[in-house]
Amino acid sequence: MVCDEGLTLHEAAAELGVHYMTAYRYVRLGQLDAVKRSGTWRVSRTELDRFRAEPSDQPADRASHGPRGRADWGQRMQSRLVAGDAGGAWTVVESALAAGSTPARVYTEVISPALVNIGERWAAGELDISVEHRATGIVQRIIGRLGPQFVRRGRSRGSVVIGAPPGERHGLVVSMLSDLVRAAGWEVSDIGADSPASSFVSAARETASVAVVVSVTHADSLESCRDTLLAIRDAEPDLPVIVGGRGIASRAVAASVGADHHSAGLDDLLDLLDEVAASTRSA
Ligand code: B12
Repeated sequence: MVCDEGLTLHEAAAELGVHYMTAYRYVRLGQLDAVKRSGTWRVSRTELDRFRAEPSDQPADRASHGPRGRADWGQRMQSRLVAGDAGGAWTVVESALAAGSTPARVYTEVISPALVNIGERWAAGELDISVEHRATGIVQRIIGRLGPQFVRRGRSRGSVVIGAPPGERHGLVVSMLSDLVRAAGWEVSDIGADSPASSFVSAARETASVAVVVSVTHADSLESCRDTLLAIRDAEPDLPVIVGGRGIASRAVAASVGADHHSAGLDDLLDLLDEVAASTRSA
């Protein structure tokens, strides 16, 4: 029976003319959007129509992205995160890796766009904050599973501390950034979000770090960032401080919080770290 809540997966499979397990696989891979209600997967009529309309037989797509449709991994991840489907989210990661993606690209091209879209849908009133919290929990576990793949053997380029200032709770990005920097050969002390200046200073001293990197996501954290940078400078006047993140909109904003450098992106950050390490060595 088709009810207001959409179709059951058995009904959706019948309409698609596939076996139930095939429809289930579409759901777990994030290709067909479904939500679980009272223990049963439900597919909306609109979603079923969208899925049916999606091209499934283009050879180029099939070669690089699997049996059905174009692989928009970010979209698939978003679908699984919104559904609270931790197993499915991990399957999306595994499928992206199997299709040739790297762990770094899983962060930047699969997880990040999914989170950004979830944030936009929350801001538009389309998703409850609980969905965002649940998605955060799932992503935290994915990062935990992928993390070891970012450790690079060989000579270290040096040490660096990465964290976010007090009041700044956006820590997923700190974890991802830390892994990406680690993959480039740096030893990273990831002190996480909502960290006091004293933690930045202690971690930097203990590891003889060449710089501290402060991530700011929420615009309201700028004042706390400024206070944190002042305290770091007070304790360690020669320690370079790099700021970045969506809360630091420009070089001018970075300067206004007292940073030595603004980094607009990962490549930029890696170049900056090499520069500060070189100037520390030559000093
Ligand atoms: C998950 C999430 C949360 C989680 C955080 C969980 C966690 N442990 O991280 C929770 C639920 C706690 C949360 C809380 C809040 N959030 Co929130 N959140 C998000 C969400 C959906 C994803 C954040 C994320 O991880 N993104 C993925 C990262 C990888 O993307 P990114 O931030 O763009 O980062 C990129 C670059 O900026 C760069 N980068 C980041 N840092 C640095 C540093 C350096 C040095 C460099 C080089 C690069 C770099 O790396 C990334 C590469 O692509 C975003 C949506 C979004 N657009 O991101 C909203 C978002 C950031 N949140 C927002 C808001 C408003 C809030 C709250 C105020 C909501 C509330 N009313 O409670 C609180 C604030 C909490 C606080 N005081 O910090 C707004 C911020 C708007 C603004 N004007 O600043 C956003 C944009 C949602 C929206 N569309 O409105 N949030």
